[in-house]
Amino acid sequence: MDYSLLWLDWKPKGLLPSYVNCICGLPATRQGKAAMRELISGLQAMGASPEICGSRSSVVPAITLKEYLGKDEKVCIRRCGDGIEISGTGQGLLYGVFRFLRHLAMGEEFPEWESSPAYPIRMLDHWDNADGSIERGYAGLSFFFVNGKPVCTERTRDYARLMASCGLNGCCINNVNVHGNALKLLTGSYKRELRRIAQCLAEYGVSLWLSVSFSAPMELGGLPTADPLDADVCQWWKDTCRQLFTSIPNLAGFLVKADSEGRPGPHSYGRSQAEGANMLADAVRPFGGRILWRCFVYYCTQDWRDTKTDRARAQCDHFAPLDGQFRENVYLQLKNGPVDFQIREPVSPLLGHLEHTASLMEFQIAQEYTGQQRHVCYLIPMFREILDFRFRSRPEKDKTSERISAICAVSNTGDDFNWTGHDLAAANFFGFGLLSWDPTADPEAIAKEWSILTFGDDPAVTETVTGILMRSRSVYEKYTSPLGIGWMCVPGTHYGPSPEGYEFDRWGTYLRANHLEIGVERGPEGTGYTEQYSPELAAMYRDIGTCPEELLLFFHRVPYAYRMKDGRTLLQRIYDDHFEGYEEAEAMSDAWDRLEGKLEDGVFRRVQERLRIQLRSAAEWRDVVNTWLYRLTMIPDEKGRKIYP
Ligand code: GCW
Repeated sequence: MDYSLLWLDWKPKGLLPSYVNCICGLPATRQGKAAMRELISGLQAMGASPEICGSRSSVVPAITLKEYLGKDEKVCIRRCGDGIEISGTGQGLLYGVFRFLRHLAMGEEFPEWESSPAYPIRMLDHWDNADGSIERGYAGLSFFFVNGKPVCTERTRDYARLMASCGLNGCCINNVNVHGNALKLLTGSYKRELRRIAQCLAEYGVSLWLSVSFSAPMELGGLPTADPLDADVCQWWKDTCRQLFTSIPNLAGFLVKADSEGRPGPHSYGRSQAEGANMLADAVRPFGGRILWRCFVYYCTQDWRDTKTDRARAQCDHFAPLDGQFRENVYLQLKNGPVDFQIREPVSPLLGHLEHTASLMEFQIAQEYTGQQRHVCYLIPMFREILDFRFRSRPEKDKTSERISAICAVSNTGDDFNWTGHDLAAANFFGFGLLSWDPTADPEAIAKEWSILTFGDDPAVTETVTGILMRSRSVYEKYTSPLGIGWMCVPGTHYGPSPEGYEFDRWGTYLRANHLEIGVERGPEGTGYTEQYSPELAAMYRDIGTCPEELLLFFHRVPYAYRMKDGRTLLQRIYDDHFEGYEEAEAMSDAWDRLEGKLEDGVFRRVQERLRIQLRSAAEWRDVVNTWLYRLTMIPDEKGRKIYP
């Protein structure tokens, strides 16, 4: 096998309870059978010799599996005599078994557990292209597409196992930018391959989703238009969907990036986003299909001299007025922040406006702007913060986690041996799964569990790994873009520093720094973005005194001499953060070095190498950002540290 099994590589355990040697119950469904198989092989790997004991459960302590039919994914694990009973509805049994195995591997006393997931759709979105490359992929090539074709291999199955083991149940296998052969996924060309992938995923309760191009009726059907109100266009989609959904069981629906960054969409025909989405929703509805419609719609050919247009406003400007106009099987898929997966952004205000529309929160575990899986950046605490964010507009459904109806993340996997490039990046995959099941899960407990399952239970390893993960976001934030401003990265690649790289470009991502001040004013005197929030939040953000400091430069244009709450000037705070960020990155790297001999050598070296790359990059970030600000302001560091002018 040319890849690792990550956290599913169960390790032998010294002491196991006696009930692990007898398994009762005969699940009937495909997922139930997979659960049974996982239980047996997991227990064997941990050192047990389980036997299938039929009805002998009353005589010897046993694990009893009970499967109920249904779709709601409920799980219950409870003591039952001297043994335990794991029951689940539908694929719930599978989640119960994985949860049980994880606990056993953690060596913890098993708590009774009754749970069902917070969201019915918990998925990973792949930006895999048909040619095998991955847009914003940092872990090798695609394992879903090879040489222009979808493929189903042993790895597909192990991927489905990994997903199910952390509670995920959906996967969109192709890039939202649909190019080349990926267009043909919609028509007959790859039906056989897609069916195999779908079946393989289904065994582990994972539904298949496909990204489609809004202009497919033209690109594939030879029609002169893709106007969503054109009768031929509607018919084309209906016919295409009938063929596709009937030949691929387990196809859940389509993900659509329309009118976004040059992709075709309803705006080209003078139609609204709702008209576009609803047309597709009608075509997939007879098959129980759903449309995930992305809200990443903004003006991407801005002139930097235009100071009126504010990209952050775009989601709300486009979609808030359409609330209530979408079909029931449409989910609006919005990125967690108003701009684009920066290390710190406020929560997208659009969520505060969707009262009658289902929404799906899109996170990104592919670390496009957060170190590209060369830097360690454990994102689960940030996701948790976002899910906990309160809109303060009404008592019920106040938190992000309560407002959304589904959840997804852009995947960070590829065909690298360790799946995620950086071994520590797999914690984001695992953690995202757990958080999507239970948005109140504790990120630190997740980190610890992931570390033990992945690296074994040596306390020194667990403590160091958990410590590194938990600090990593703040460290990354310190040496990169300060206080929510974002966009200091190299254009195109989005790796490494280039503070003015995007300054005169068309993407609407400006810092507007001069020698006196920095930032875009987003209060009512500026772009008015703050007013897209509820009155209480708008009041908090618009006032520089009450605006959370970590978002200061997202919301305001601020003079360098502005005094932060602790008395430092804004500029000094930025200098300090950059020096500290580097030092903390160094401390993380040193902490890892002390684990030599305690980990498998390959893992130790791979992570060590990445931490050193991170350190070099952190130095570059520190020096480039500090020097740039020093040259603009000519104000030296109060502590007299070396800035490279
Ligand atoms: O962040 C930007 C990325 C694009 C991506 C786009 C999107 C898939 O740089 O690579 O395209 O977002 O989310 O659609």
